[in-house]
Amino acid sequence: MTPNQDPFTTWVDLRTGTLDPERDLQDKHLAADMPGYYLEQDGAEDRLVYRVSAVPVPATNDELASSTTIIEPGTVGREYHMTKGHFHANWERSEIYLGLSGEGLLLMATDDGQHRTAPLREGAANYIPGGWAHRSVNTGDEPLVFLAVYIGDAGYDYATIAEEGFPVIVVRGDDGRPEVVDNPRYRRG
Ligand code: S6P
Ligand code: ZN
Repeated sequence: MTPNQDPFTTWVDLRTGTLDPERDLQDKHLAADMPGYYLEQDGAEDRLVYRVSAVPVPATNDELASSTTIIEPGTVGREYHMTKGHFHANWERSEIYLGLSGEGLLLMATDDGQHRTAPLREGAANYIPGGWAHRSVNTGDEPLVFLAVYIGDAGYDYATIAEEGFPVIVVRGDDGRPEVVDNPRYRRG
């Protein structure tokens, strides 16, 4: 049997999430990439919210894709910077998030409104089963950096979260600490 692929190495800077070599960088800006994602977004200054650096592989269920995500610290209104969040297009595909640096939370939700919150910081290896939408939130003062490993044909369904939101949001409380609260705009599908 002849394998499909040659082995390869990617160097990961565990603090910054920078990859060597960089192969596929995507920057997500507040205005262009996340319209309507935050409750108090009107009038917020545009900025880079997060960057994804992917290690591309063929999009089949034989392969394991991976990426680092770097979420800049900050808030939009009272909500901490976060990723858009998605279900996988092949919704039963699972994923692992390994926290590398910074401080944050991983939100997960099903389409019938169940939700979970998990720590996302150095050493936290989170298993995201199929069927759970996932969003990462930077609750700290430094960039939040994590490594994702997922099945090559997982794909992305962004539309469901864009339309319905997550059941909960993460806001900076009056004491300056993160609070997970019900999302007043959540619409269950
Ligand atoms: C892919 C995996 C991550 C995210 C990344 C950005 O399945 O979950 O690589 O793509 O953290 O989040 P989002 O929601 O913008 O894709
Ligand atoms: Zn994913």
